[in-house]
Amino acid sequence: MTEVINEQVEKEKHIRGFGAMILSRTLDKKIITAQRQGRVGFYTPTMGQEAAQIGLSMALSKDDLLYEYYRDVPMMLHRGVPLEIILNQVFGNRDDLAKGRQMPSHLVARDYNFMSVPSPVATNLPLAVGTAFAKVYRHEPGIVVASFGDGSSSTPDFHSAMNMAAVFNLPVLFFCENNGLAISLPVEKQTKTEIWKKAEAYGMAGFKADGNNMVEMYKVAQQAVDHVRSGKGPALLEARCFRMGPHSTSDDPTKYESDIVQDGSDRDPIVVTQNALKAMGLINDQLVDKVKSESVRIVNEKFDQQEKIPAPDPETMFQDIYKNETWIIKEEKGEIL
Ligand SMILES: Cc1ncc(C[n+]2csc(CCOP(=O)(O)OP(=O)(O)O)c2C)c(N)n1
Repeated sequence: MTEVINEQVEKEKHIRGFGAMILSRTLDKKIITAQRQGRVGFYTPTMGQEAAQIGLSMALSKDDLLYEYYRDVPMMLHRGVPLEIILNQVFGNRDDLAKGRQMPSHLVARDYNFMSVPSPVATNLPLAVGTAFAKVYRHEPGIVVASFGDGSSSTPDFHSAMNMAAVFNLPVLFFCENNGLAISLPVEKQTKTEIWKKAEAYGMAGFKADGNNMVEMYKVAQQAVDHVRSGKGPALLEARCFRMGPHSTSDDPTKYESDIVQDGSDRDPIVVTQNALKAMGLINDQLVDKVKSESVRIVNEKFDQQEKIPAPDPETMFQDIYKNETWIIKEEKGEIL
């Protein structure tokens, strides 16, 4: 009986994961188009990294806490962060949780255990280690996940975080989304080794996964998450994936990349995952079409709705700085308001 229920739960988990991939891709395309129309200032597309993120997200629990990076919208959607929260941040409007103070793509969703995305790459990694330390100290449940790109593995913060997490045997999962590029720098020029292999040098477990196939990604992610959750110490999980678009809406990837994976092509993770789920008998064309059209409808509706929300009141920029208003703040307020 339990086996039958577990099997059903797993099937539904896969279908839900695939649905989140499609929703995320739909949102991505909408935001990129809107940026080209001058309706959004800036964005870091996530196309190509959906399977890697959602495959991992499927293996996580509610109590787990994430120090995500700027490309992690698919994971956020899968963990239930409402489109409104994401869009409010993209517009930097009055309802944005960060009061419009961050660049678009620097999300936060504390109620969903997503911490704030920092701009300097890999600075989220030491924070994740500190939080894991605190979690152990306070006997709180859950592990901490810190995500980053291949380029971020060249930073001192990567080294410090990996080293400290291992020395203190902390429940941190370092999640490297290796899309092969750091802006325009190919990963071969970034590092001479495979990234997951760096784990050994720090004394932790390393895992490598096909981040282009949600089904395969989930299997390896589950092993990595189980390892960390069981108290065996931190782990480094590398997911191989593609960046299907520019680094951000500010650059032209055709200037440095000749082999860009095209939307809907055989290497597109949505196509790869769709084929895998079809072979497992979990989805059919009818369901895929329905999820796609429903995603377009929801994304368009929410986009138009959140776009209408006005910018934050200028007064808000003086909030959350000092407990008591200083003379400088008073003076600046007088000039601006
Ligand atoms: C400390 C620091 N150095 C440089 C930058 C400029 N920068 C922004 S994103 C980026 C590339 C990061 O590449 P990677 O970690 O592989 O992530 P990806 O963008 O490919 O997902 C760089 C160099 C930065 N934000 N922070």
